[in-house]
Amino acid sequence: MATVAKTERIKAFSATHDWESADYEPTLPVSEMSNPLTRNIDRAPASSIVKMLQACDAQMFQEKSGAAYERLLSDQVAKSLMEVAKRVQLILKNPQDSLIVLSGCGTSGRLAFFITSGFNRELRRLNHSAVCSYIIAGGDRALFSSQEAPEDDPISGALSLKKVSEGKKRVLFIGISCGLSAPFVAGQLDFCLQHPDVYTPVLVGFNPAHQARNEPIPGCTFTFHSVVTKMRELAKMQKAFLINPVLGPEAISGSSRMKGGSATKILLEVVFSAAHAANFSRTPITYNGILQHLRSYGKVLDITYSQTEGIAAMMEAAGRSLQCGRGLCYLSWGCLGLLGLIDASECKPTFGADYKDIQGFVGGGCKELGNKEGDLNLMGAESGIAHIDFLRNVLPCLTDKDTVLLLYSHSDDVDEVAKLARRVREKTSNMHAVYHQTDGDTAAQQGEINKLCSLTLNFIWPQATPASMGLQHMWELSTKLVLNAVSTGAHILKGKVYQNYMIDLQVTNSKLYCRAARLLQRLSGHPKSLCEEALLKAIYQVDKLTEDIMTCNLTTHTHTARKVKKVVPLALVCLLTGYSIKEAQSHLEQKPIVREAVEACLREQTLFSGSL
Ligand code: F1P
Repeated sequence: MATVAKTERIKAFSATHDWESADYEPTLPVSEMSNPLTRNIDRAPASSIVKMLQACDAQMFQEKSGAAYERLLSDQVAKSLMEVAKRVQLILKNPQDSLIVLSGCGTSGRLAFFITSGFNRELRRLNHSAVCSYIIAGGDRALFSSQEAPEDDPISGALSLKKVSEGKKRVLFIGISCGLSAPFVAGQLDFCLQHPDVYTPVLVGFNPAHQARNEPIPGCTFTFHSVVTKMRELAKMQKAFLINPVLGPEAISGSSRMKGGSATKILLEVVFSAAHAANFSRTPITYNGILQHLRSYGKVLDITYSQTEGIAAMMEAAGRSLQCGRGLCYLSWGCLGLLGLIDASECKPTFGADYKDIQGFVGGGCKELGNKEGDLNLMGAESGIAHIDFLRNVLPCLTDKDTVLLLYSHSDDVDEVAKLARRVREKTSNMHAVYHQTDGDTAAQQGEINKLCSLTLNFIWPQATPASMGLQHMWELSTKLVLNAVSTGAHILKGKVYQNYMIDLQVTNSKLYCRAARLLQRLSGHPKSLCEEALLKAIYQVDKLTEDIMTCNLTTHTHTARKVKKVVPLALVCLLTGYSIKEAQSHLEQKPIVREAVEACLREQTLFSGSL
């Protein structure tokens, strides 16, 4: 029995066929599949990691005739974007009593904030009232720190939407859930469906509708899937909109911060830019305009990944820092800063990272970012996010073992960049920069900053940008790709990824719990019930599950899991070796590189159970 299961596992691991074929991981939605392109990413050198990430990102823009799923550049996607852009334009034209709300959990909520702030800023610049608002599960503190539990709360989703849109007569609600899975967003969409006179719901996500999550949501009569089914009916009459192209599996399975986050940014920028141009410069919203704008983002990928070697060198530097227990620090200015904060905050749930492993700092901190709740006292122990916090809390202890990454563009205050760069250089020579400029524009101090840095990725963007495509948007996507590559690659080099799975993910909400249980099944070959038992033992740190534990609900499990480190590796070692929790813990302590610990166990297991 064990041998059959193992043979199946090996077969699955060595499968090279297309993820789009019907028999490829048939029980999983696309957003949770493992990408055949990155199966060996855990053993690849930095330069190959970057190339694999590039190939995965390129899948977003693949055009396949007769493809099984809708893609980013599909006809239907462009048409839905046009319709949603027209709704946005209507609100711009007649903003009174109207509101656009963007909402999501984790990365999706952070991008809701990012896009809302950018759009409102542009409107204010034109003396137009701000018509956009954002909601993030867990409130503003979730913008810059990992708060995964609120994602499971559909009631708080609905209530927060009700509150933000109080008194409005017309609300365009855009819910983002990459995996079509977050109960928080399902609750909001359901609320919209119950009040169709006011709310028009739009759903952005990256699975085909039939793969929307269908697990019961405690205390609710709906599931994400049932909400999507209702929306599909309403979509026929343009009373609801679904924008759900598939992007191909993530490079690290389930890591929707990567392609999912990039595509969210692309799609919503296309919608808002088209509406903005229609309202302020009378450029009609056309199918071709939308498609051309979408395609221009493909060029951002080309330009960014043309610097593969530089990205790989930064990844190696960051990897070395993490390997010796030191950190990576993003110091940034303007809008790029928010991307640094976002990237840093995601590493905790994705790789089980400590907040000090990767930290982001932006000029004036919250004051500059304009979030709803103002200055945040982030998580007690965690330091603030302004440069002054960096100077106070991080700079004094900085050494050559830490990596610092400056993120800036020629439209930032480059004097300030140079000033801070000089101070950092006194402490570490391990400083790098990502610098965006347009063709022909150079900042006087840039030469000096280059000399202070051991490496600068200098992106020079063509002046003649398509009118629809703001330069700022290009720089942002490009920076996001670089940061995602550096932080993901650094964690791979640290041994936090096995094949293309995050083996040290946090188990802090129902989606992550199910993902962890599935991963244990896949790697151990044991049945689901046994894997869940092992997971619970690791969460509660016991060798025998008590009646009390067994009767606790999932929320209690995920709440308890917050306090335990290396839950999934611990459960896996127990499953594979039969060790007690204490023994497994000491095994993991002896082999702090999680991938190596897991591999050692898998090897032992193979030896014990004979040849395959
Ligand atoms: C939301 C999310 C992710 C995060 C983690 C937990 O996912 O918070 O952003 O990285 O995977 O879930 P989704 O609702 O956008 O699919």
